[in-house]
Amino acid sequence: MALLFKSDADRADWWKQEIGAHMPDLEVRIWPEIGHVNDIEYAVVWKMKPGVLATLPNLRFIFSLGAGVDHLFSDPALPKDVPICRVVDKFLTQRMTEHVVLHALRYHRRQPEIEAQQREQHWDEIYTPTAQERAVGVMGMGELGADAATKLSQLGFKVAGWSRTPKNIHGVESFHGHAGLAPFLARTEILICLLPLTPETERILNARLFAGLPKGAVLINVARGGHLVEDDLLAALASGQISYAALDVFRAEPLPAAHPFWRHPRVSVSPHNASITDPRTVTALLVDNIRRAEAGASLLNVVDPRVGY
Ligand code: NDP
Ligand code: OXD
Repeated sequence: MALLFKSDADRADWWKQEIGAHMPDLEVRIWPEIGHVNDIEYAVVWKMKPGVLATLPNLRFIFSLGAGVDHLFSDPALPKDVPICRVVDKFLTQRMTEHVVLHALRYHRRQPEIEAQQREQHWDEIYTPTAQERAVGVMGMGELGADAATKLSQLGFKVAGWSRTPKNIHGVESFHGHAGLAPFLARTEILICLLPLTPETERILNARLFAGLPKGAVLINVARGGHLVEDDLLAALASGQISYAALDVFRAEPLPAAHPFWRHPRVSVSPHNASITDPRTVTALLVDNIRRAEAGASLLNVVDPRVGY
């Protein structure tokens, strides 16, 4: 029995150590040292080379090293009969909420303008409205979106969420489906994207969507670069339809050196670190699923391949 591990971050030894501390008898093979494919029962991966998972005949499950699973569904040869589990971890959720609240407060409190004043040694009181006067909208009301929306509501913001199915979350107005999108956008001054990337949501952050927001709205995209039509955002920033954007995820990562987002005065770039999967907490979730698989019990946090998340 062996586990194949592949991550694009430089943390393989850390993961191997954490997994070894829970399951010392489990052989952990770090990609590309794959060994005999018949031995591999568990694949724990982030952005595995397309086609490789299909060569593993004895896989019991594939474990995504992140909450998102688009990196798996983009593999045309992904085995259809192997369950896919993803990360659902309260610490990952907490970190995402920290990031979202940080940026929502930054724009709500007009911090970029205050910092620009400091650079010019200019003193002017800058008025900020109360949170109760500010409408925040969260696209995607799953594990991450629901927590961020709840915490923003607890801070006093007028919060709404948009999802496929209706939600009943205290302090958060629910909009859903195609028909719910336009009224959701019309009331949203700070828009946060926490959708999974699927064929339905790809390029959803486009000129048409921006036009549905109040003029001067703020965009916080922490989901995937594939959600955003980058040229549409640049045009919306130029026209003032969008006043600021905080982007953590990009079509090309790392963001190429010549990309206009790097130097745009109203774009904040972070290196896809809104919430990083932490081996110290996530290994326990992985090991729990391995023990479940061995006992023939049902796995936790299995994604639905029909909807792609
Ligand atoms: P979940 O699967 O728990 O939630 C997804 C939400 O999106 C659900 O509320 C779902 O609706 C909604 N949704 C899906 N498709 C549609 C659609 N077509 N129209 C409207 N709503 C839709 O995902 P998580 O909250 O765990 O994660 C969300 C994403 O965050 C990940 O897929 C990943 O891309 C990104 N992420 C980014 C990180 C970073 O560091 N930047 C870190 C971790 C995750 P319903 O509830 O009705 O099914
Ligand atoms: C994830 C990510 O999906 O880090 O967990 O993007």
